[in-house]
Order: sequence, then C-alpha cells, then structure tokens
Amino acid sequence: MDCIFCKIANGEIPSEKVFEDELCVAFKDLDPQAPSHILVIPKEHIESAACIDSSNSAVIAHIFEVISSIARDNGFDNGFRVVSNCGESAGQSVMHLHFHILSGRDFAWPPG
Ligand code: DGP
Repeated sequence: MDCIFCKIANGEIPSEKVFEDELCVAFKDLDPQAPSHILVIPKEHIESAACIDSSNSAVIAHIFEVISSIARDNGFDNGFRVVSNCGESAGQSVMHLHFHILSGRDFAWPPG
C-alpha cells in the first residue's frame, strides 16, 4: 500500500520522531501550524476516524494516553489542541488516521 504514514511508521521515510512504541508513532509535522505541532498515528493502517470500530478502538485509547504523556513531557501546561481531520471537506490530506497535537499559541473557537 502506498501510504506515506505507513512508510513513516515503518521507517522507510524519515521523520523527527518524539515517541514510538509497538502500537503508535509520534513525530513532528512537516508543515507546523503552531510553535509545537506533533502528529500521532497508529502503526496499523486505519484510514480515518470514520473507520474506528470495536476491532481497532483499543489503539485509539492507547494513543490518547500517549497524547497526554507527550503534552506533559513537552510542557504544554498552558493548553493544547488535539485535532483529527476526517474526510476531504474537513481537510484530511493523508488518508491514514492521525491526531494533530498543537500547542504554543492561542486557538480560535469555533475553529473555522
Ligand atoms: P491532514 O491535513 O489533517 O491530513 O494532516 C496531514 C499532516 O501531515 C499535515 O499537517 C502535513 C503532515 N505531513 C504530510 N506529509 C508529511 C511527511 O512526509 N512528514 C511529516 N513529518 N509530516 C507530513
């Protein structure tokens, strides 16, 4: 499968990894939208949040534990935003489920 995030997960494409375990990888976004912008992905190919079900949801719970720990380790004490764009009209450009962790500035709500 020609998936750029699968290739990052298996090391075929280099990335600036900040965390990795048997289930997921976290790495710096190539096109940061905040002073800190980290992506967390499952190693397993899941297309988007629309494809989460009982067969794969355990990794999502794990990823949120990892997100919390990344926020602590990186001093995101003033707050951070977690975003998963799902589908074209929401702005998803890479069709491998990923969670953006953004921090280091204020964020508007609604997000626009
Ligand atoms: P989204 O638009 O929600 O699908 O987010 C995809 C993000 O992935 C976008 O912020 C840019 C980032 N990205 C795309 N290709 C690469 C890559 O090869 N390396 C890294 N580190 N980030 C990438």
